[in-house]
Amino acid sequence: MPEKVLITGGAGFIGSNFVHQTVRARPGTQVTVLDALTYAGDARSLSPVADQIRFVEGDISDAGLVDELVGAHDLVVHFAAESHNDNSLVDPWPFVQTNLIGTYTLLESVRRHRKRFHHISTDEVYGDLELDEDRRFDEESRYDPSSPYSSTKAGSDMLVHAWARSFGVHATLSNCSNNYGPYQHVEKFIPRQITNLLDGVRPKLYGDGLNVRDWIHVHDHNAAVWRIIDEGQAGSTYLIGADGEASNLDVVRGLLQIFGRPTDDFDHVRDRPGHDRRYAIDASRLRSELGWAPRYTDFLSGLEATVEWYRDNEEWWRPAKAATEQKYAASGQA
Ligand code: NAD
Ligand code: TDX
Repeated sequence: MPEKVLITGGAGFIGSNFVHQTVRARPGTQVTVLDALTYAGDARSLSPVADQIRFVEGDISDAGLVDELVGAHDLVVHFAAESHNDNSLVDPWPFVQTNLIGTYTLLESVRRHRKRFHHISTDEVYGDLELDEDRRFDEESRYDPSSPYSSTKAGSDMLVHAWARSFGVHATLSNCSNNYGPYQHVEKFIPRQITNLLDGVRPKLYGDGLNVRDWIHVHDHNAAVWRIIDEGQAGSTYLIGADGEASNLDVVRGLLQIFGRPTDDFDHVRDRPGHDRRYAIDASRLRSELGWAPRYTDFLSGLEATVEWYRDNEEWWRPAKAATEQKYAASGQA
């Protein structure tokens, strides 16, 4: 079990949950978070464990800083990224900078210091599926990304594979489906609709609302990541998913039901350009080879718990809400 772990992007949604889980479940592990605290990062997401970790504010593209930190750790778990598709359609540059140059910078450093690397990625690298297609993504699926976000994630995956093959970097990769749970930024679909409903605003569905996402609770994702780090095959990719396919319309209806509102009490807004139709993950390899299984299998109760978290933590999300809605209003999506 690695003792000193450097977690990039640990002040973001999935990364902060990963830090909490690591501190709780793996006592003795020394955790350092490297995070640039962009608009998406929030040091307060780490306050429950602040005295048990080291926090370094800095950029993964800062080669000097990265080299110093990587040299002092056994394992790098790389969550840091620009992560929101809608932002990538307005300004792709930070996506190229962080997702490609940042990942390259980390890889060069783990190569030099011969450290273990785990790369966090997304199912979006495989493009999308038709609603009626009898197929899901698996480790053999062809890369075919649609957006600036997913193309830069695809590029970062390629860099990791090349560094593993050409330079013998000991790396593993995971490509996960859509996460939900606590500490997710209010720009993302589920927190946006929950906080709208808490504010008495109708949920906003892009286009016809029939696009399908494969939802997984963030704690299940992170448990799978540790399983892959501990037992995964070097140079290998594992897909992570929990058989959670649902249309956006169904998710909105579920939330309206939780809030006791009529299930048609939402607005259709302008669709996302190039909007991927459906994602679906076949996680058989992870289940059979590494014995992982999700624990949050009832999506509606996971949603209910997430609603409760946002209800109880308004001081966490409130500061970002107005500016986020202004961005959506400027794109005709409010
Ligand atoms: P997020 O946007 O909530 O968090 C990203 C974090 O990275 C933030 O704390 C931000 O400050 C930090 N960061 C950004 N640029 C940085 C830089 N240059 N240097 C250092 N830190 C930087 O993202 P998330 O939803 O938690 O996603 C985390 C990872 O998981 C990403 O790699 C994403 O592609 C991947 N992923 C996300 C999902 C999902 O549903 N959210 C699904 C599959 C994979
Ligand atoms: O207000 C909205 N209304 C709406 O209908 C928003 C914000 C989104 N949507 C739709 C778009 C998608 O079909 O909901 C779905 C989910 O949207 P996002 O939360 O933006 O997620 P998505 O684009 O699917 O990407 C997410 O999952 C894969 C993460 O943001 C990525 O980081 C991850 O790689």
